[in-house]
Amino acid sequence: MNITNISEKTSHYMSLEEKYGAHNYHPLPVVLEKGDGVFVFDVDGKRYYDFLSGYSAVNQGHCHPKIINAMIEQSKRLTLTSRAFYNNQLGVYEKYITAYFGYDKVLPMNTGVEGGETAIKLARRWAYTKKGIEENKAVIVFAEGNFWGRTMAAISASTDPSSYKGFGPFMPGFITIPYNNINAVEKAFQQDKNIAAFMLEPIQGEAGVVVPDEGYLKAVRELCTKYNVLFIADEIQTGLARTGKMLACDHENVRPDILILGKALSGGTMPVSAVLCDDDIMMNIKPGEHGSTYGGNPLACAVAITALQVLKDENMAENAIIMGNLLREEIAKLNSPFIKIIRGKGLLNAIVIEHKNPDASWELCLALKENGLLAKPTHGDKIRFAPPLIINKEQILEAVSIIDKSLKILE
Ligand code: PXG
Repeated sequence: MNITNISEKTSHYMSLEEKYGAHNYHPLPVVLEKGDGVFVFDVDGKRYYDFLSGYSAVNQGHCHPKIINAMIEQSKRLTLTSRAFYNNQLGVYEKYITAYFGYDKVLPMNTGVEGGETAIKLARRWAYTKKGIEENKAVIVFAEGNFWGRTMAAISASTDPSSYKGFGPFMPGFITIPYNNINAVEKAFQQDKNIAAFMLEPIQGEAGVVVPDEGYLKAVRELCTKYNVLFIADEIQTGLARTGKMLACDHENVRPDILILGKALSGGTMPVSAVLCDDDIMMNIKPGEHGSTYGGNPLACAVAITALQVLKDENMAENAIIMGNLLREEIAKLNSPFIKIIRGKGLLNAIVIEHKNPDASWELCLALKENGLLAKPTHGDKIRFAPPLIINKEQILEAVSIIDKSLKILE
């Protein structure tokens, strides 16, 4: 398809990024300037359904008034102290979030990938001080297809060449096993006495919303307990009501030893991540051994409390279940020969496109954009459908009619 419908304004902003920015992304040709709830607006004022939600950072909807208000009010008083001093927001937030998720302690960071790094440091330190693994020998297990960010450690765990290729040498002490294969977990735990932790996405987001079989998380939990291996749940994308429960692990009533949160912890306003665990793990890190300039800053704390509060106040998990079921049902009803699979949980969904044209999912996303819905392909043939959790029935139906209309482009 020719990208004909690009305004002068749009191409102006695109060309600025092209000329002055690193080319580490390949965005859809749309330039956004405003967000409101489930919608975003481009520089020409055109409205779109946001079916990406900033990769699930904007669960609460764009510019949620309560979150924005918390941000404005706190930013007028105090934004950053560093952790060299106490501030009057951090402790309040720490009490709030630990009660919210039921852990002894939290360690505040900024981006999701820093949360992952932090969890691994905690696991390694626990392995040396508590499990009795010889120093520098700890092994962390990951699942094939994992995605947890772009740092050297994160790409060292990756099985996706577009993440790691050409960036070596890599972090030692990481192994990967097949996802959704409980035998592989037990085999790995049996083979190596030095395993400190298994770090896992309860649903693999970036891999294309890969949902494991029911019972997998529970079985992982049991094996981790049996072999004294920490279960680290990366709920950065699956967490915070996205899949229809506050955490995706809640679907199987599983409690991770270490919980990593990010993205929607600030409702898409600023980078806020958190690592939660109990004292037995957290207290092995001493002053000066980990931290970050911005981690736990008062602005982030005030924003995060409100972002968590509105998830509960507005029943976003329940809405995600209902709207997610409706979305999958309505897409299935379209009976499109080009949609091979529709899968997901709550409002974390993906379709898998089947078409002779390898660029079909990109073309479909361009057509969706033309028709007023924004979504992005991942790994070639998959498209995530993950709108903000405040979406209503009428909006789902309108979005599905946009999807229906756009699928015609593939005929
Ligand atoms: N864990 C999971 C499960 C994620 O999906 C991260 C960790 C890392 O978070 P940060 O905040 O460090 O990006 C993610 C990120 C992108 C992009 O290019 C990010 C994600 C998925 C797809 C694209 O920004 N998730």
